[in-house]
Amino acid sequence: MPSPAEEIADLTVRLKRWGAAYFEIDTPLVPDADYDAAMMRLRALEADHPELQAPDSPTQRVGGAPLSAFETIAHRMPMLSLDNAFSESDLIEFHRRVVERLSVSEITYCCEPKLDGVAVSIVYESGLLTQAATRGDGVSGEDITANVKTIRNVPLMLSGDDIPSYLEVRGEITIPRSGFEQMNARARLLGQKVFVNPRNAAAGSLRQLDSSVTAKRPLEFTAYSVGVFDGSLPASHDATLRVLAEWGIPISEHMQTVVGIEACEVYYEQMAVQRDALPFDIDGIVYKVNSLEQQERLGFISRAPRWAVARKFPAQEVSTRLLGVDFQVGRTGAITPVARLEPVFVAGVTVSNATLHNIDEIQRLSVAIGDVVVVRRAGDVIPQIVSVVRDDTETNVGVREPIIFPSQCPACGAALAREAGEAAIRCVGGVGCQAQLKGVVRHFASRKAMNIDGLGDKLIDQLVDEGLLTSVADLFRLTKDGVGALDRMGEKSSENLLLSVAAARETTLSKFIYALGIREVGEATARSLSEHFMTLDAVLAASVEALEDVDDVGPVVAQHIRTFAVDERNRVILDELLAAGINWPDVTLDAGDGPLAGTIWVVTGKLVAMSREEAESRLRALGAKTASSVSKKTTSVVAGPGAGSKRKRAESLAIPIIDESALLVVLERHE
Ligand code: 9MJ
Repeated sequence: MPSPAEEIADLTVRLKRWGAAYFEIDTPLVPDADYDAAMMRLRALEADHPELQAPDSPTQRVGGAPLSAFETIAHRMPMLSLDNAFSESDLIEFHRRVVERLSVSEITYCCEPKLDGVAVSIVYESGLLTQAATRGDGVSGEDITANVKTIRNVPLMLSGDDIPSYLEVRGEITIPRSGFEQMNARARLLGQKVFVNPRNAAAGSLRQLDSSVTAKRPLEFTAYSVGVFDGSLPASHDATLRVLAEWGIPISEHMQTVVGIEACEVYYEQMAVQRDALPFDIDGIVYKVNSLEQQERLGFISRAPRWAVARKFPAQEVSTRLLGVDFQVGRTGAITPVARLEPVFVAGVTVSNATLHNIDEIQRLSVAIGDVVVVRRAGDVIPQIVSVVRDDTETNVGVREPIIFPSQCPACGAALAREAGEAAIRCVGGVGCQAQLKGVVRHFASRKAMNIDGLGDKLIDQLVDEGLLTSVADLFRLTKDGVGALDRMGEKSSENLLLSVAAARETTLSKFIYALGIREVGEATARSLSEHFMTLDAVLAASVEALEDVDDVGPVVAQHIRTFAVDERNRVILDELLAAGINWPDVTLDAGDGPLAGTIWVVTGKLVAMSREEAESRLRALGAKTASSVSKKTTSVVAGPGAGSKRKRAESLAIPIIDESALLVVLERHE
């Protein structure tokens, strides 16, 4: 048993090291849950032994020191952090203290999701954005004005009535999960830095000295309070935020004002249910006393306001031990290493497997079997191993066993191959590999494809293992006797399966194309192909050039489609499927709606304020179609610097060409 002094010394060293890595180089060494637990323990020890509290104890700091690379800005009013409530009783205790200090019986609270990002302060002078800073240590932060100006949802100028001559808005900068996954997928492909989680990606993006790098990151701002201001604002927190929204400043759409602490708990439960479906990470709920006059009376303790508290959700990142690695073979033959973990509770679910993505990721993480690793689970995304806990010397003392990537397909023994520029290593066995065949059938039968009810993973395994399925076409040759002979398949279940298979014959061309499982042809691409070519024969006959004329189809996808179409085995299976009676109604084109309906755009060259993909998806959201190559049907071309042949072709066809700033005007006018 260490003495309190020894334990305090040990916790102090750890927390300082973890804090420096987290705040100064955006690289957490341990999950937040471990950090929070150590901080709580240190606070408790210092409370019991005040004489042992050092003036520079980690409990006395809000964050880390600003980096010297950015100018330092002193906050005119300190930016505080929030006290945490880890349980319902912590929250009830918070409420009791508020009631006692204010001597009132009922309190109105404003409830907000606690966004997991980077806290910033943004100053508007006469409505113009003049300064933005990180929280830093709460007293001073870094000048990140140039970077914040690149964030699309941050207004550079406020609009509306009664805008204060000086207004400091505080809030959180985050990256939505989908943007984060895309960023990391690209980084993995290009061998660049992969971020551990959206918050670190947001912090890393804001720390760029070159703001054109920041501009390419999918950052978003959400305001949650006002700092220093001139003039007058409403008397409550929620009304103040609504006024900010009227001036064009984004606030949370999930904010809700309630009376009493029970209603706060109800809000917590509601948000906990929604948490996985939200497009961004939240790590809890913030409750704020809504009356600003009451806030003022409550005041502050050293680090945090007495009028607010953060009720934490179960952690999205936790540490556990890597017990082993299995290698799964997907429908395209890609071999995915899957970590077997000591079961652990992550964001409300017990997790015992997590993806390690590919061989490069294993090398990047330098992970070995026996290591303590950080597992992250957020939303629908498959749990991932994001880092190895290197710090905890006592936890990583066991034997480390290297992860050995197989040299042959673990399912069929065929050779493995890696195509140039690809992260995945694939089995070359095709559908001759039972694992690939199972994946192909699973995809074919899935809800968004042929939607064959009752054909689950276990049954597919049985059908393939027993030799009843050697291709998806065999599904339509299944007989009641054949299926009925399988383990645990009664007469009724066999009949139901055959009925579902028969019903699946009626489909649509786009679902059928999607069901074929052509590499990188997802639902949206399948829909574009069906709308563009109108018939299956036309898709299969199309040249690579003709395919590239389709929205979302670039050279790589076009080549995948062509490779599929010319494969004799695929043609045999397609003939068999059509002979089995698969059919669809003629394709009709939706007129589409939105202000840009009927227009076809091509975006080319380098954009600064957003990526090309983002520009295209914003155009599509307004009803436009987007295409990757210029044709007579193209109605507008957006050309950034470096646009080459597409610009020339547009010029030769006399199609209007605009630059990025004109595009922004179009988008802002219609969005
Ligand atoms: C977050 N992180 O979403 C506050 N926060 O208020 C919200 N943080 C906060 N409020 C005062 N919604 C200090 C921090």
